[in-house]
Amino acid sequence: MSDKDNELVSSRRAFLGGAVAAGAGALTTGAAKAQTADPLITEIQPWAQGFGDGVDAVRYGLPTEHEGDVIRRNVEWLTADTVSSINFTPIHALDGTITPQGCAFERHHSGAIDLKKDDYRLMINGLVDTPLVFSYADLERFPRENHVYFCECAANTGMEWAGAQLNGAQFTHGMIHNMEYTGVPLRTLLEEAGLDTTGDLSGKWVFVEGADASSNGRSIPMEKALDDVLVAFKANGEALRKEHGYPVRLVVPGWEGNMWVKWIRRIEVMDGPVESREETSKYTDTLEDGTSRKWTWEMDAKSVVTSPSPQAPIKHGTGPLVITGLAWSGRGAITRVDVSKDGGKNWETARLAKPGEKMALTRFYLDTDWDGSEMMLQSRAMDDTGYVQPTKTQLREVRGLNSIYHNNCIQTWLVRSNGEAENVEVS
Ligand SMILES: Nc1nc2c(c(=O)[nH]1)N[C@H]1C(S)=C(S)[C@@H](COP(=O)(O)O)O[C@H]1N2
Ligand SMILES: [Mo]
Repeated sequence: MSDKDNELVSSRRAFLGGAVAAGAGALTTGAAKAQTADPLITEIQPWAQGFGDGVDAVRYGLPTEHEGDVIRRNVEWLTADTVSSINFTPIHALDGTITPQGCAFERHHSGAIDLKKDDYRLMINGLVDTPLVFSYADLERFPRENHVYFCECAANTGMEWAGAQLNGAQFTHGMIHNMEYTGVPLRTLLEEAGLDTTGDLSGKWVFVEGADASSNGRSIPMEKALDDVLVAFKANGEALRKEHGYPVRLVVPGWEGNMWVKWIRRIEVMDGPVESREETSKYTDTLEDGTSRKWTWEMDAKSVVTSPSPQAPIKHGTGPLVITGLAWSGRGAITRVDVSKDGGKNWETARLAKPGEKMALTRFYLDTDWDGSEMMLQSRAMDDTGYVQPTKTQLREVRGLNSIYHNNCIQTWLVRSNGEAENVEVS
């Protein structure tokens, strides 16, 4: 390269650097052309001048260190200690719909326990002909199924009732994960224990509990137990991680995360619900007049823009912008997601990455052109029951301000001209 060329290269680089700092991107004005003077294109880089890492026996591969900020985070003031606590899925940093287990939020009432497959037992007792105890190996001999489902903690978005609170989609909406589960239908195991599933089962329930100290006992009506509940031992193709219930957890599609009992040890068929702690003083919705709703099992349709968002600001300036987020419904499949840039006055229909699947996350995209003006970004989900995600005002009209759980209101991000975003509330 001549001196003159060098000069050109450096001034071009300075220009590009300056442009990025000023927030005015060059994407629409022929970025590809500009890159011909980029040393990353014109010079042979170190990684092309030698070998990469060889293959070896690896216990489990880890993500590249360049993605070091993808972290499940907790909010310290939220809980008194870490054994009865929660951390959040970094949804702002993920795309697609499947949550890698290592990124999936954890919610424990008495910490994640270490339970070996050899020490694992699952008891089915109560109103069955033959009470049974299954080992892990026994479970593997029943016909199994694969299904993708989301698991959302009833407390997801719970901190936002009174006003905009936490600055990041991870913290406002990250008590959710979506995995492909492999397991045996609970129906199969109940039938194995002699439950007559053709007989009259009205008024019958199962009470499910885990092997951890909290046991997290929950009552599930028989209709649901026989419908689509899975006794699962794999997620996303691999064994469940310890924090998600290794070796076996319950999967209760579309219903609040608390019912997805981890390290499941006992399933009792009963004449009625137990009305345990987890379904009375916790996970119930307190209304305006101080009374509480008895059961809220299904997670209503909900969505959130994951990017841009407070932890995923726009860094490229004006021009093409991909707005993306997640939508889901515990009652069925997502059929449509609308996005508003002006706090809900006007709506554009987003593109679904693929048709919505029942009780699983749906990824949406709005491929747009940003002129650099401030946006009040919102998303609004609709499901195949015709349900439309409510505004915060609509939800408060019905539920008041005393609620914690089951907040599925429309979320607003204020995106400033410099690309930074903030959690706000529109009245
Ligand atoms: N045994 C047991 N199961 C449990 C819990 C628990 O503390 N112990 N927490 C419940 C709650 S409140 C939620 S939201 C989900 C969270 O599942 P995850 O930790 O895999 O995200 O597990 C549920 N199952
Ligand atoms: Mo939960």
